[in-house]
Amino acid sequence: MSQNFSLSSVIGLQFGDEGKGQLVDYLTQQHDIIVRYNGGANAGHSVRVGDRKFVLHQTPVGCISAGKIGVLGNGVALHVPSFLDELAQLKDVGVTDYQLKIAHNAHLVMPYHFIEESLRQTLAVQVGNEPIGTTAKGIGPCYADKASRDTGIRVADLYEPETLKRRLAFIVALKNNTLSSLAATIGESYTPYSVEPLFEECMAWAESLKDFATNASLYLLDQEQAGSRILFEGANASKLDIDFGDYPYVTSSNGSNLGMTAGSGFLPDSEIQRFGVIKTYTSRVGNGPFPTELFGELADEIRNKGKEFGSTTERPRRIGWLDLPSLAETVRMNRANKLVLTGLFVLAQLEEFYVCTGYENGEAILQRFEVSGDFQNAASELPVWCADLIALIESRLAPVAAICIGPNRDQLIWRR
Ligand code: 2SA
Ligand code: MG
Repeated sequence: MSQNFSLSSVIGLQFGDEGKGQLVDYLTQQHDIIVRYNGGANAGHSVRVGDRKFVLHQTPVGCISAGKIGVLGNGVALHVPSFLDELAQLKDVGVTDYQLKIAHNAHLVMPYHFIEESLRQTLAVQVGNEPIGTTAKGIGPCYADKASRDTGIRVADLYEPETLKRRLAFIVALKNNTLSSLAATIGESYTPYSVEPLFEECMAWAESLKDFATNASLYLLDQEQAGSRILFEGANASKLDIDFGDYPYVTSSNGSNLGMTAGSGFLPDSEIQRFGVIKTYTSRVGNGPFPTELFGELADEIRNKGKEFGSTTERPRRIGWLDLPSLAETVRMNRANKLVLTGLFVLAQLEEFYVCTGYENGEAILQRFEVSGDFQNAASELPVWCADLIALIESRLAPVAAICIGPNRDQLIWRR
């Protein structure tokens, strides 16, 4: 890859699981700091450590590479117990040579958020309203409490024990009232929360996070001034963005480039290379519109060849064809100027595939591609179907900077 930028971003341009982790793992080599600015344990970014595959949910992928700095920005919804488990798993395989900064104003996913999410989902089903189909990681209730202000708990609150205890007294009273009533409505049992155990757990978290907690916004501004190269790792994806995705079938944060500043407290004032990851078929996990969705044996074949099962929940992901009209919107919204194509090694195992090039009367217009040849000599010559697909994408969307011909970071072929 030619240019060396000091600022870069990586976002998904579809419904998530585009293969962002592999690209971030590669780009980490040209950057010093990797910033997660949205989402939480709902994300699942797959990377390989040696011959071992890792799925990182809350740890910035960059921490895998030695000597890098991972930052969790204020826009992240942090679940401390699973985060600490993730760090312990990395330590077990010798991944310890990284630094971590966690924004003092990042919000915490609390134990009652999981109960709240489960009760709401059950109520939705009972009254016949299609549930969102979340990852059940407490993400929505955590951001809802953030917006409510009097119920949000932030990293900084862990270090104000007296104030925290008073706030927990209010939150526990409120949650026990609302959640016990919701549980009764749907005929489920509910075990009330008590302040003391929650407070003790928060104090344990305070101890675990004390070396990481900082003003991440000022840290990034200082690092930019010192010439550090910063990479922003978008979680989830553009079509799941709470403001610009298919609401309400979205996540609760801005997983597009538009969330980068609000979620990290860092406003770039110089050119930033904006990578957009496109999987050359489409997957979606959870409910919501999916116009090019496939069903039956073909969907099963692609799902199995692509191992399309949620890396957080192991749910089978919904499968469909590439949707160019949808991508035209997300590429433009994100000003993605470097596209990276993934999933090609799955298409190479099919006899044919299709791409949606438009809609007419609500029906997808599909262009057929016949597959012959794979990526044996990819560095010198791409199969015709792949070259034709790239040409179609570049004619409709933006330049293709690289294509992935396998799951490892060294299986990226850079075109510009
Ligand atoms: P949530 O849990 O409130 O964020 O779910 C809201 C919607 O966002 C979707 N969502 C995702 N879609 C794809 N991948 C995600 N990450 C995991 C992965 C998911 C998994 O990387 O594989 O393992 O199932 C992710 N996170 C959230 C979710 O399906 C809802 O449609
Ligand atoms: Mg994922």
